[in-house]
Amino acid sequence: MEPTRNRLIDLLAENTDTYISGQTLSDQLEISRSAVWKHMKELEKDGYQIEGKPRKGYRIISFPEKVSANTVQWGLTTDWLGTTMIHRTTIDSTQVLAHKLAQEGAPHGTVVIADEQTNGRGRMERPWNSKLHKGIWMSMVLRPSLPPHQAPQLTLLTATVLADVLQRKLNQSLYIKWPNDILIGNKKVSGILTELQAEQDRIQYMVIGIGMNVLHQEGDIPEELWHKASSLLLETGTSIQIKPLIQEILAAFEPTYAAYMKQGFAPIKRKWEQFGFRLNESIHIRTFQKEWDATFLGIADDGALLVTDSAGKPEKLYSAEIDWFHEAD
Ligand code: BT5
Repeated sequence: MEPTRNRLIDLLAENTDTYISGQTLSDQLEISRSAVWKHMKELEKDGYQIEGKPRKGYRIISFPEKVSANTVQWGLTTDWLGTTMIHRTTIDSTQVLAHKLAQEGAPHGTVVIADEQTNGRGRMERPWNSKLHKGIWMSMVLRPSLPPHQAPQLTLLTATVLADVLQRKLNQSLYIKWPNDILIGNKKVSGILTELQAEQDRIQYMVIGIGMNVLHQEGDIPEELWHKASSLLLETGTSIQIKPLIQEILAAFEPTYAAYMKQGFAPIKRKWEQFGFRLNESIHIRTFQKEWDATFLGIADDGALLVTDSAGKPEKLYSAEIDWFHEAD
């Protein structure tokens, strides 16, 4: 967002019980009074309620819960994640726009958020249900200097960030189902989609998509997903505001990513294991070639799934589907 607008909101926020004159704002922001007025109009569009009184000035009455680039960026404590932010009310998929922007040179840390996706996607082109104003539908463009084979570690990293943030907020047990699902109880409340553009030995950019069901009531979840999907509201009885939740996720992601780039995957692995669902239990594995019952041993040092093979020996898998209840997907 424009730094000027951010500073304007700061000034208004510091003075909620008094009026602040157009001239003072113009002096402090080093812009003309008509430019101040134009910014006020933009803020009103974002849902800020601002009272303007002749000869007195401006006073902010309420801050919006609405999600927009402005409202998310104001109060966001990151250094680079979300400095470039695009918000759309409706979009086909935030992944698609994030890829397009990345190809056009969008900087590391660009974030795309939508209130609704009409063609949200999961892995392997599966559809991802993204109902208007009910959840977080967001993609982040990252440009890590990493070899492509390490990219899946960032899915696990993202999962630990989401699990951490949700655990802090909800005070409820939650799990990560390898590689990309966040579960409360037995139901999926969030999924992660990591896509990358790479050369032989170098990631050009990655797009990490986060979908999180936040405010869905029962009727908001399609019937065919009832047995396996839920929302934070349905599982906890609490209506969590979407805007601050986005801010918390971004604020938690940035230092975790920085630590990973410095220290590697080991701390993430430890954190992941705290949340790992059904560790040491029986699971059913499907890969492209075969399926079998196995014991879930955890994750390997590189983030691969560790299970027993059909002879009972440890085996590393980089791509697989896991069923816990033998349910059909
Ligand atoms: C995922 O795929 O879990 C990754 C989801 C990523 C969505 C985000 S939203 C922002 C960004 N823009 C996009 O277009 N995508 C990303 P996967 O593990 O393949 O799970 C997909 C399966 O989950 C589907 O086949 C359904 O069975 C189920 N599903 C669909 N919508 C769901 C929802 N809202 N909540 C829970 N499960 C859902």
